[in-house]
Amino acid sequence: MLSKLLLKHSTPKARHSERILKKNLTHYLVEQQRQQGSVSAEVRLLIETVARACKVIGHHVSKGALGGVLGSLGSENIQGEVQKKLDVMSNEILLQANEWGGSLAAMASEEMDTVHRIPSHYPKGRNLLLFDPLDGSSNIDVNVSIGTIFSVLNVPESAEERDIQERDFLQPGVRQVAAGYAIYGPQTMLILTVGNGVVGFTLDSELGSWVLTNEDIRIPKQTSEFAINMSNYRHWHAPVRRYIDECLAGTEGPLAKNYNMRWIASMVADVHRLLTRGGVFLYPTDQRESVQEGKLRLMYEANPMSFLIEQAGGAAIDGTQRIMELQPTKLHQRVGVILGSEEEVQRLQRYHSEA
Ligand code: P6P
Repeated sequence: MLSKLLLKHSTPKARHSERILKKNLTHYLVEQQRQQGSVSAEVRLLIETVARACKVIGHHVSKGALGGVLGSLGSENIQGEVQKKLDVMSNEILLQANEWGGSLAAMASEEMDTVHRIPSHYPKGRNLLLFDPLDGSSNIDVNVSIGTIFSVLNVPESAEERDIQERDFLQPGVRQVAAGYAIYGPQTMLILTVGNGVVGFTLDSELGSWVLTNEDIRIPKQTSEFAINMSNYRHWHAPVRRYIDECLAGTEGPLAKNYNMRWIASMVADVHRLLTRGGVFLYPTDQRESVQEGKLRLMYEANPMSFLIEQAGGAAIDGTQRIMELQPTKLHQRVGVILGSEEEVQRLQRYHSEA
């Protein structure tokens, strides 16, 4: 049967019109390297290695109780958050997958207090990898979509001849050369940007291949859907309260339309919805001591997600400033996050500047 099929598709035209082999991650990255020059061979290998690690993480996530991976370890990470077994396992998978390849000089993770330098017995590359190995882990035990977020930076020239220090990671988000996330949900998907728009791959678990399924993800400029944890209403600063009140006022209010609300409490899942159908996501700073700087982390949550959102035609601010222009001062620093459909984010930015 296959031979007949292949015979039928023997002419270049037939082959082109009815591809048997769908484009996959490697094909996309080779095109980006060859045609656009937007990724180096090192970064291409790095992204493929991260994507392979995400397949392994997704495999363990999907086993849940059957794999004995649910529940907590009883330890805390630097954020003071209880570590789930899968948090630590996912971190370990990403470290082991990326140590040997020769693309990296060091890694940083939400689950590690400080940077992880590539061991001296492996070749050292010219890139830095940052990741939240399993974001939304409070959702693991309740079987809600979670994900891995990653960001790629170049090693600063000043650090090429010495050991990597934490300060070498403290680069603004505009310096990212690639960013993406894997989402472990009804489908396992990889959403990626290398600075030439946003593409999406769906894992074909039979082939183990990331198949290109979304060639040009664009986020609508307008929306009627917001995502925020409403239980924090009494803590919000005035501009956020003003915006949400206007959304809730619906057609009788100044925005003259009804809004819908979603809050999955898994940033990867909430951002994936925005990239799929538009919306605005808010985790703003508020008046609580613990959230004065925000809850989400700049380097491996806000920056990679902002890169994706901007590449898809959206906007991402901390309330007043573009997130990707913020100069980091600490590896695990937190930041207020408002991102999504451009017109909504611009309205919120205006409300903050008017306050
Ligand atoms: P809250 C998950 O723990 C996370 O870091 C993000 O993925 C998510 O958007 C946020 O925290 C949820 O926070 O306060 O609503 O539980």
